[in-house]
Amino acid sequence: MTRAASPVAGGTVPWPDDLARAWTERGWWRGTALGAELLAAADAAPDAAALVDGDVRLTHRSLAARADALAGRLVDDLGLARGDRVVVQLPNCWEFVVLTVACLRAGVVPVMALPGHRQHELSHLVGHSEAAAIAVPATLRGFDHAALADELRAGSDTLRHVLVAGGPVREGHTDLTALCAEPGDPAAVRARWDADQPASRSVAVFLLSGGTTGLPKLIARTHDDYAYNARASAELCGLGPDTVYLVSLPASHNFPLACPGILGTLLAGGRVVLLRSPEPERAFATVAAEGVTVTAVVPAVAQRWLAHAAGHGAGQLSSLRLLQVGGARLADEVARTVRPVLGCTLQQVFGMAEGLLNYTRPDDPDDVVCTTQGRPLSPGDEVRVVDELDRDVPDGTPGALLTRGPYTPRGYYRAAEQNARAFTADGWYRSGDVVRRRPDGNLVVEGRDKDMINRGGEKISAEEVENLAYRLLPQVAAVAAVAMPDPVLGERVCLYAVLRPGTTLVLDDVRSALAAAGVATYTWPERLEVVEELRTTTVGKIDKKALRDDVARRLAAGPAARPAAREDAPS
Ligand code: OOB
Repeated sequence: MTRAASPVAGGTVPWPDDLARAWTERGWWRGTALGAELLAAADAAPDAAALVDGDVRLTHRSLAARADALAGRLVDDLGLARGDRVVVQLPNCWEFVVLTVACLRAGVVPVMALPGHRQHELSHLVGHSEAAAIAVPATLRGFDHAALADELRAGSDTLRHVLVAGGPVREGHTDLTALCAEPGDPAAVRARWDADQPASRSVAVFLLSGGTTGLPKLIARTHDDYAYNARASAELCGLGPDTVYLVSLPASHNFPLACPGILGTLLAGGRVVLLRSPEPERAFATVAAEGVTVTAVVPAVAQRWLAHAAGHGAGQLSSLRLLQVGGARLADEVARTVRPVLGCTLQQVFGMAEGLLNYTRPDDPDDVVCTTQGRPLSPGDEVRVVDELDRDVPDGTPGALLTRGPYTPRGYYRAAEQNARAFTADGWYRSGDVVRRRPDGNLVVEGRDKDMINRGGEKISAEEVENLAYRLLPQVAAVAAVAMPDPVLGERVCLYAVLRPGTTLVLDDVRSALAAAGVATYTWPERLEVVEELRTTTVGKIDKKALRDDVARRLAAGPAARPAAREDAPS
C-alpha cells in the first residue's frame, strides 16, 4: 500500500520574514520560480544550443519545451503533485537536465542523490524524503540501478514510480527518455506552467549534506535562494551567451549544478556540455571540440589534468578561460601551476551544499588566486571566525567558520536534533571548517573540526563508517574511522579497530561486509589498523588527532605500509 507523504514545508526552517523582505528589496530574491527564470533566459536565445550530450544537442527552445512537457507528464500520467519528491540518481546525461528543469516548473522536488550511492544511502533518502518516484539509469558501470530501484520500491510505502533513463526499460518501470520527448503543442504546455508556478519561497531542490553525523541530511534550497545562488555565481564568473560550460563532476552536486554550473550557465543563455567522467583524454578532446570556456573540477582531477597536459600539451584547452577548483583544499603549489601549464585562469571555490560560497575573482592577483579559497559571493553573506567558546578571533587567527546569508538555509530538513548542534540559536550554520581570514577578506581553509573525511571532494561521515562497522562486524570491540593523507585524493578512510578476544579481522572482511550491506564504495575504508586500544583524550573521547598522526607516520614509514589503494579516482 502506498501512503501520502507529508508536506515539505512542515520540515523546513524558514528565514526570518524581515530578512526575506530585505533580500527581495535588494533584488537578490526575485520572488519568482527558478523554472520561470530559466525559461525567460531560454526566450532570449531560443535557437542557440543549450545542452550537448554526445550526439544529442538541444537548443534552449527544445530544452524548455521538453521540460514543460515532462512536467505535464509527471503530473498527468504519473500522478505526481506539487511538493512531491523524486530521488534523482542519474549520470551526467541530458535527461538529468530536462528532469531537473521539469521539476522546477512543476514544483516537484528533486532529491539530488549521487551515482555512487547504493541501497544503504538510497533507502535512507527515499525514506527520509518520502519520495514518490526515483530516477535512475538502467545500469551504470556494471551496476543494475533499475533492479535496486525495484527493491527500494518494494521496501517503501511512498515510492510508486521508477523512471529509467537511457533504456532498456523493464515492465513496471517508466521510460524517462520517452517522457522527455518534445511536446506536440509547446505553446500549450508552456502556458500551463507559466500560469501555475510554484511559490518562490517553496523548496526547489533537496541537496545532500557532506555529512558528519550518519547518513546524508537533506538541505532544502528554495526557488528564491537557489536562483540567487546560480545567478550571482554566473555574474561573478562573467558567464554569458558565449559561455560553454563543461560538466564532468556528478551533475547533482551543488558545485556543477549551481555554482554557477548548469543552472548558472542556462540562466546566462550559455551552453552546457555533459561528460560522464572527468577522465583527461576525453575531457580535453571535448573542450577542443565544443570550445569549452569554463569548467569545474575537484583538486584531484585538476592534478590529473595537469599531469596529462604535462605529457600531451594543453593545446586542446585553448578555448578554456576559467578553471574552477573546489570541494577540497587545493595545495598552493598545485594552484601556481594551473596558468603556466593549462593556460587558463584558476578560480578557487570553497563552498558547501548548506549555502555559503567563496570564490576568488577572475581578476584577482595571483597571490589571492593561488593561496586563498576566496571570499563570499554575496554582500549579504555573514561570516564569523570563532574560538571554542564562539568568540570572534582576530583576522589572521584560525577559527571555526560560522555563516548566515541569503542562500544559506537555517536548518536541515526534518532534523531537529542535528539542527540544535549544527546551527546556533540565532541561525548561524556551523560549517565545521577551520579558516583564517586575511585582512583583505579572503579566507584560507586551514582544516576542520568536523568528523568528516574528504576523499577527493567526496564527503564521508566518520560516524557512519563507525556505525556500520559496529553493526556489521561482530569481531570489533571498538572502532574509529579517520582520514589518512593521500597524495592524489587528499584523504582516504582508515579504520582503526580493537578486536574482541580470539577474533581476527582483515581489510577484505570489512569491505565485503560493507558490500553486502549495499554501502556506497567510495565510503569504504582503504586501510585497517588493528590495535590494542584506542587512545582517548582527557575527557574520554577517542583521540582522532592522535590516530590521524599515527596513520600518517605509518604511511611515511615506507611503501610496505601503504594502503591497498584502489585505482579509481573521484568521478
Ligand atoms: C562542496 O560542497 P559539499 O557540501 O560537498 O562539501 C562542503 C565542504 C566544506 O564544508 C569544506 O569542508 C569542504 O567541503 N570544501 C573545501 C573546499 N570546498 C569545499 N575545503 C577546502 N577547500 C575548498 N576549496 O564541496 C562545494 C559546494 C559548492 C561549490 C564548491 C564545493
